Amino acid sequence: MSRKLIIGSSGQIGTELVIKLREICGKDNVVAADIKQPIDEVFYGGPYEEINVLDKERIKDVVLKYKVEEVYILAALLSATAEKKPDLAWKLNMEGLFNVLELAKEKVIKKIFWPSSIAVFGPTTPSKNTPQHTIMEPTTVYGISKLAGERWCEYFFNKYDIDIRSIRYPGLISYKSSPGGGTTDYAIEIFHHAIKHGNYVCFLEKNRALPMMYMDDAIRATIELMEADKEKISIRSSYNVGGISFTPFEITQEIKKTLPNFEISYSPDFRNEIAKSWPSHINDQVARKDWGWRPNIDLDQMCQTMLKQLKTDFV
Ligand code: AKB
Repeated sequence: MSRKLIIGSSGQIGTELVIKLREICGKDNVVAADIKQPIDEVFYGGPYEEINVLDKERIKDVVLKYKVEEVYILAALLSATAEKKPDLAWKLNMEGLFNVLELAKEKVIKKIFWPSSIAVFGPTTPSKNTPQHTIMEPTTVYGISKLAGERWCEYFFNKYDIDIRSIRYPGLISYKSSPGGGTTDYAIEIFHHAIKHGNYVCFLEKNRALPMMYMDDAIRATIELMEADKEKISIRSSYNVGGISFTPFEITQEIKKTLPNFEISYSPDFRNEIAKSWPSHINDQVARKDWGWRPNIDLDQMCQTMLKQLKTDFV
């Protein structure tokens, strides 16, 4: 069992990935790392180290200390925050990746997971059934950094044979840890507001559809991709993976099945402009063919789970 280091273990994906990987691989084989302390389950559930992804020597020390073979780089600034802090977003999203790529080139690390995003697409991309290979002209800081990162991943694979794997995550929906600074975050906020206040002011327009995925599917996709035989991986930039697509109006209708008095109103802000530049539905045929990807959770199941879990938390 190769030992894994998850940098960004306090974030939305990191929290759930650490918990799942520890279940599968054993707690001592998964080292969690971040600059901010994670939730107790992650902090006390196995090894934890404070790491800033911009500090290459610190990453190297921890990798050597635990004899880590695989690194997951989940530390990043998401789309909405990146528009406000473009310098920091570029630095964090690019240099963090580069530090780990360099360590793999120096043969300190054997395998890397790096998350890309549907933000690599732009307004000139076909918005429905967006193919794996298509026009990519992102207009956001975050999208530009993710597209550049994808190119670097493929370059390091071709040039140095580094086993790097990646997924273009859609908006991820979960209840265990909060997202931070994304355009798709409305699809989580809406549940919190529905339960606490019975109403929600949405920062996207009513009919703006975006690709989304329930976190359990995203974690499974990540683990399945990382465990797939090397020969099956034909994409070394990043894979499209599809889940569910819906608009704010459609998710509201689902929530109303459980909470009939829930009210939504719309006040689109700059995040709606970001959303307008992204696809609405993703074609994931290549991931399906290469490593057998299939989403499990539909809109109805996702809404039922979110409402049930959050209601328990608030009681
Ligand atoms: C965001 O909204 O910025 C992220 C993403 C789609 O990558 N959730």
